[in-house]
Amino acid sequence: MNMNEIDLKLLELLHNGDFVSGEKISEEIGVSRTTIWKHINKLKQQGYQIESATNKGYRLVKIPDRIVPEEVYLGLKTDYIGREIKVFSSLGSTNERAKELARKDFPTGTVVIAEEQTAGKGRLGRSWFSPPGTGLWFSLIVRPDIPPNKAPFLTIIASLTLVKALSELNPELKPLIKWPNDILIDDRKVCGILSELNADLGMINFAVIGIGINVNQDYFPEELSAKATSLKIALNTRIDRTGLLQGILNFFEGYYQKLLEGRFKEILKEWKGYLNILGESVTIYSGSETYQGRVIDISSLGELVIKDNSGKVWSFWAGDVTLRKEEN
Ligand code: BT5
Repeated sequence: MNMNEIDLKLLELLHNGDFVSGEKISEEIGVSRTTIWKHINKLKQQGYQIESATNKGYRLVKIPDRIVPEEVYLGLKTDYIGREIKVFSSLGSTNERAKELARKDFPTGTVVIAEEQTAGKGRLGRSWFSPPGTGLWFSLIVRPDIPPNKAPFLTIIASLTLVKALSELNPELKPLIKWPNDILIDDRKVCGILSELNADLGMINFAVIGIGINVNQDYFPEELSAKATSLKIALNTRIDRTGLLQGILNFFEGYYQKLLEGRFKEILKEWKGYLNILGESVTIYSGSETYQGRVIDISSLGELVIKDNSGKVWSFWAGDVTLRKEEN
């Protein structure tokens, strides 16, 4: 969808939902009231609900339930994250498209969003259920100047970002992080993260951080219904995806900045506060091996450290294991 400057200024003026007179709009934007009227009609055709009343002017009642980059830009407080947003109605996987764009030199902060993914990816070849219009399925391109062994921190800051943005959306959500890459609400998965790295000779060329959030689904396919949830299910109300995306991008820039400044300890400390696994007895499936023990720590690189029954200590990299909390 193409929006010109007049549309954007109009949306900015109407954004808080109050009536604004045609006269005021025409003064602020510097065009005639007939031009304003034409642009109001254009916005209506694009799905904006705008009420007009004699003597009062125009009032924005509802924005379309689809992600429109210009709408997202209006609420961004960032310098570079989310300053270039590409929205597609359908993609195989936003991570795949983001990697293509990264190879074409799209900068840090570029966001690729799909209303639907037909081949959404999880880790280790698993698939990610991404039905149209209900979730936020997107990938962020970053080019961090950090050593490749610190790359797990990209997933760490993404999960911290999600916890913060969800808590800001509604403090009742109380999201927790399931190591290494899930966000849970009420013990069910509401977000997944898939970070992919392009690195050589000890330096990161670029990374793509894929984030999937179940937002407005009412139900899930049978195989997921016991372990997945959406924000709408948790809060019993529809969520504005644009506002949520803005919150995420705003928080992400803060954490990304900390990462670039090498504040790894500080990030880990905050992350540990949201982990649902410290001190728990767990079984870890890593390739064909199974390990049992108690989680005693997270290493300085973000690895899960467990002590087994014989007292031996094992560390696991993010991405290598599937982890199950034991029943008791
Ligand atoms: C993940 O993998 O959790 C990473 C998911 C990342 C998805 C985003 S969407 C935007 C970007 N583009 C992509 O192609 N991917 C990223 P993993 O930890 O391997 O979990 C995958 C497992 O989660 C599946 O095997 C299912 O059991 C479950 N699952 C699939 N879809 C789900 C959904 N919508 N909600 C909750 N759980 C789901």
